[in-house]
Amino acid sequence: MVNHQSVNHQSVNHRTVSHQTVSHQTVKHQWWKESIVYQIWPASYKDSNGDGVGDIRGIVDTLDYLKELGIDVIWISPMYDSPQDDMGYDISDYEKIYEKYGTLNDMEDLINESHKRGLKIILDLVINHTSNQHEWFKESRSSKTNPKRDWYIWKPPRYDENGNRQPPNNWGSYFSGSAWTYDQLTDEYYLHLFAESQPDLNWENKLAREAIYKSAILFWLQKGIDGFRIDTAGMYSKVQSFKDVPIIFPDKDFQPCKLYHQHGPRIHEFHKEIYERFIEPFNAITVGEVGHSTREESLKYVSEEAKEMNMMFLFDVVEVGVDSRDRFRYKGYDLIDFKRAFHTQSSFSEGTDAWSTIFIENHDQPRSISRFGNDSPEFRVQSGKALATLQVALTGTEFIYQGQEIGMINLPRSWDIKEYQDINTVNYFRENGSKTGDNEKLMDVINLMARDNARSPIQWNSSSQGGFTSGTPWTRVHDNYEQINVESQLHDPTSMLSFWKQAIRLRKQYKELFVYGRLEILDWENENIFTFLKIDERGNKAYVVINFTAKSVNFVNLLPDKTLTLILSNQSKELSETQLMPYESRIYLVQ
Ligand code: TEU
Repeated sequence: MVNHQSVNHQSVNHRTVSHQTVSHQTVKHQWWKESIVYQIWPASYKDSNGDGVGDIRGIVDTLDYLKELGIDVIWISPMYDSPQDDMGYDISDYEKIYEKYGTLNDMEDLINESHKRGLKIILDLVINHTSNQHEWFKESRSSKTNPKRDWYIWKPPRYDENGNRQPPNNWGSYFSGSAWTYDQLTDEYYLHLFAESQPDLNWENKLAREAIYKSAILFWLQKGIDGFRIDTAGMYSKVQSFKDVPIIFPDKDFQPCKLYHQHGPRIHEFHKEIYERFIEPFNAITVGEVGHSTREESLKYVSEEAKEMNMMFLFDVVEVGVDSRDRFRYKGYDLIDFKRAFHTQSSFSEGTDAWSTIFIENHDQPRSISRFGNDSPEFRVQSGKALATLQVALTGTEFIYQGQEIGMINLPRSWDIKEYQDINTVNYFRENGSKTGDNEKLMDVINLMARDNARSPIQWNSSSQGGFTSGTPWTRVHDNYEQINVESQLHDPTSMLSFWKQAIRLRKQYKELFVYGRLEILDWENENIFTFLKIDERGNKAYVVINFTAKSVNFVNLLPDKTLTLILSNQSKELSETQLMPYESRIYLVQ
């Protein structure tokens, strides 16, 4: 029997599905596993003083909005002092706030105001590198004998057969070109896995480590924050031989070099040190950005027994169809690849003492509706709700990126490259733009994959600049702010925002199934529909069906012998027993 008259989950029979009192849990229950984390990227969130840049006051002003959405934890992307070459991931002082974002007082207020509302705050911990404007680096570069010389990674040049000076090895930066920059002052190169202005710290140096701990970690834990998102958490320990890496891209002078900096020889020693000395004593939580790696490698960081970090981001979903070494080498994907990626991510911690996350957007990713759904006016909301359905049903701590809750989409394809400001995009275009001779194709992929897509200002209302600022925004506001904005969705029960609220409530209500349950995909071969079960430890089940196409498809109930009770639907009409509408999503409880 299929009961799909009611989408109001309040009306379901709670007796058979509520089981908070299970005594033989194998997966340990923790508040942070059940939390919904909301990521704020300060520059584009909300400007309170009209200077065109988002700020901390702007965040404080919206705490009630976030609470109402069902958020438990806020992750603030870097708000520290910085020249902003990589939008704050280039820090010049960990103990100061970037002046356009506000002051230390503002941060203290944000922490207090959040705590008052029962919201936790986690900060971005960016300690693989600093800005080249950090005092430590200024000293380090000043002479070969400076006491801080060894706090960064300096190497002498190599000379080729013609006697020309070359970088010490062929490692490539994530932001194009060599990972080494020559400094004339001391005739040596320094390493930067990211931009030239982001020199890598030398974690082999104990004094450097102690300084990082004191300034970047302890300072903020003592201010009362609740934990960290750990940036590039797998990269601190470099293989010390600094050899050339094998050639992966023959068309490039410099090569991806993960082999010698990802999960390096001392990485676990460093994380254990941080956990033992700071995270555990402060009872803080951590989520690591460890990057693409095997399950075995990943588990070493997040197994509870390892005592390194609580959870991590796995990249299977956000890198589906992409060459993980170069986001702009886009191959495309089909629904089966997509299912496989979700399966890997959602089943990651099964049978272990580890934990993981669920996310489909962040500041480094394009908007999910444009990438995995359909951002045409006809299907934008439907496909956004379908993606939300998927997100709330999966195992792991759930992360939502600012603007995702209102269904923001990628930048318009018609915009010129000049509207793109991210250093990753700008450098890539500079290096590859003229070479290919076909900038239209390059712009297609930039428009699909660039990080700029996630960085356009939040659209709060339909007034000028989408209500983001009363001044001139630092980056162009999306043209669609009149159609997509918070205010117009707040009181509309059919809006994307209302759907997210409902879906989040449901996830919490049935946390045994959604947060902790096991994923079983029922239709691996189906290229149109994604159907799966979530099964909790007592055998209770939820049945999730999502049409991932822009057409109506046949719906075949794969559980004909069971009683199904609908608890979530993205349709406003009565549901069909035989058809799924374009991007239709449903969740049933199975009895
Ligand atoms: O990203 C690290 C990372 O490896 C990538 O996600 C990176 O952005 C991508 O490969 C570039 O194409 C983190 C931050 O999330 C990112 O915003 C920073 O730029 C980067 O570290 C450097 O701090």
